[in-house]
Amino acid sequence: MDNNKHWTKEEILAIYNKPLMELIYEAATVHRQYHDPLKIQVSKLISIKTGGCPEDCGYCPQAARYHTNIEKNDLMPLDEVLAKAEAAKATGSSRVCMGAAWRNVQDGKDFDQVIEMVKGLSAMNMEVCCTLGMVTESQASRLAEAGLHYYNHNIDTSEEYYKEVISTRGFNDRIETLENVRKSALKVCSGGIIGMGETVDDRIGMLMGLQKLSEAPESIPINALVPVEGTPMEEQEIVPIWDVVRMIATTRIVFPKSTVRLSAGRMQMSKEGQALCFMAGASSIFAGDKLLTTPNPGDNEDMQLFNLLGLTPSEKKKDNTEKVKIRKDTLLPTSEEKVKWSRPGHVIEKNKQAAEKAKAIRKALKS
Ligand code: SAM
Ligand code: DTB
Ligand code: SF4
Repeated sequence: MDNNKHWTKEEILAIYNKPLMELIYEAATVHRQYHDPLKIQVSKLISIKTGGCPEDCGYCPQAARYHTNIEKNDLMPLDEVLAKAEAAKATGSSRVCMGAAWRNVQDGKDFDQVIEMVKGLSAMNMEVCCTLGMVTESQASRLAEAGLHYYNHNIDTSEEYYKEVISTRGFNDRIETLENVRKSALKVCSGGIIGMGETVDDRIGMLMGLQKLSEAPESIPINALVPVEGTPMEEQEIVPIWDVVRMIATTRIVFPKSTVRLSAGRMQMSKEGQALCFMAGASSIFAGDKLLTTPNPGDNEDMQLFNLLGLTPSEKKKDNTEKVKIRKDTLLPTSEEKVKWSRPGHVIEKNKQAAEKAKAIRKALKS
């Protein structure tokens, strides 16, 4: 089956709404055609720059305008990143994903330091992924040349619901970044979050959004919202595991060859629930006791689960990234590249209220 087949919205909706047992069976069947069902790719997240982000993403504890209880940090030193990656490799991670609470990559000292991190990690024979916000083609090419394999940038939800979640950056900027990443010979990792109050149509809309990319993402993270106190979504109910299973299974059928990552939200899932997700085609997880800022099950618990289910972490994939030659001219910012990422700036009532509440808390704490 083709990973770039264009499904209609009605076709995807029909898949999503199949009787659950039928849906899992079909997804598991597709899964077995392209993936070893007993291997799970394990990625370690490292938050290299935490909190203080200027954006207003309604789900995110790292947005500076909300009052959340996270530990903020400037860019992590290189040796600390390498030590964390070494420890993760020893416990079965084949990939490291470095996350920064940035709106977009800016050329300069910090980006140069990230380039050194990528070089260091890639020399450790690990797959390397970054999620640094919006990027231009030349920035993506520099990352590729340094040895980066994947760039993560989520479209998060449908284009329509996106407007209810974020007002400081536009859906089209996300798409443009993903196309910049694609042009630079990096692999694309893009998915989204369920449980933010979206409709089933929005979930299907998110998959439609991924289908519109020039090529399907190699990797698709499905996050279940982790509702964090102080964010506009703090009151959201935990998304039912059945919805997570449906979303994973539908993603697996629509993108048969992609890696589907059961991402944030595993702390709120039972072992049985996670097992159903693996059955339904999830082929990857994030490891370690912390995601970027929120808790995650941790290595011992995951090892127990893997043993129970007969799963093992997959090895680093052999790829030809090293052989990819980056055209030197793409490494230099062109004049048209002095892009101005958009800032729609419409008012999202929930986001506004959470920001006002944060201001009041900070004022009270000062006095
Ligand atoms: N700042 C960069 C960006 O937005 O692209 C990279 C880091 S950002 C934290 C990466 C992704 O984490 C988001 O796109 C979102 O899908 C996910 N995420 C953030 N907070 C979350 C939460 N509370 N629950 C689930 N997923 C979350
Ligand atoms: C993705 O889709 N999920 C990860 C990773 N890509 C960067 C991030 C999840 C973050 C969950 C909230 C937190 O820990 O701050
Ligand atoms: Fe910033 Fe990324 Fe969080 Fe949005 S999701 S507030 S851009 S760190």
